[in-house]
Amino acid sequence: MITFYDISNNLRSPLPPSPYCWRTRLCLNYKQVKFSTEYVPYSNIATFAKEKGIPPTAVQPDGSPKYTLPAIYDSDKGTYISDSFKIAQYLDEKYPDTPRLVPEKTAALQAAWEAIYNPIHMKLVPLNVVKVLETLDPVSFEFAKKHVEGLFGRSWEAIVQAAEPDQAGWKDVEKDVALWLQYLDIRNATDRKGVWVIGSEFSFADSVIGGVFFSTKALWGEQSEQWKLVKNWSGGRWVEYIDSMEKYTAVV
Ligand SMILES: N[C@@H](CCC(=O)N[C@@H](CS)C(=O)NCC(=O)O)C(=O)O
Repeated sequence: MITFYDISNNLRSPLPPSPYCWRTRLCLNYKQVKFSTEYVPYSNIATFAKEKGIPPTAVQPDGSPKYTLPAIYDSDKGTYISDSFKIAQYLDEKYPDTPRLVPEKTAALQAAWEAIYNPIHMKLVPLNVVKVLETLDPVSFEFAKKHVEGLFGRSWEAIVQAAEPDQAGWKDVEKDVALWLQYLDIRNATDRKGVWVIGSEFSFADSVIGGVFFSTKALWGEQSEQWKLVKNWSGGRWVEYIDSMEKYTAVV
């Protein structure tokens, strides 16, 4: 049995806020793997990971290990895996009879596709963080507010204002995300089968894109102006793609 560790949002959990954790949810659902989800508060990720023996995924600027979610626990093997890409590879190995997330010979390309996400994350988080903080209890909210004000060098009021749907930040993310569309067009020019990155089969690369869209949808809500805007980015060219991924979005 697999346990999936996602990040909790104190007041309205589960309201999965993390694009990285969304990748793992999409991958698990796509493979139809039986799993349960446990939610860990953002402030407790490092302590939780150290306690369980979940490996760090990066190094902090001061050289110390950085612990992140998503992570999974495989109770059959007593193993913890962290990092969305490594989790996808592990799931392929563990469930060889299910469709692959990283099909043979595509690992380097999938990793390169993922790298496109890094600058997007830096721009998306300052927008979506508004909704993340709204779900915190008053004490955590005050603490987190100070933290993000310091991190982004702006007042909370300015951060909230910048996340209004008519603000430039959304256009900026739209432009970066459209790079993936350019590559999808190149794929489409030679292979018109299917909507996914590698054609007719969903793969890890699609979960990377899905993380952007479904974390934003979860946070702002289906009826929000922000979600309507994001879903219709690039003149509506993402709509079919997003709708095709809905079937892998169940929060269990
Ligand atoms: N490369 C990792 C990145 C995961 C990541 O950065 N997760 C964030 C949540 S969105 C995290 O856990 N951050 C913890 C922290 O910043 O202390 C993956 O793909 O899983």
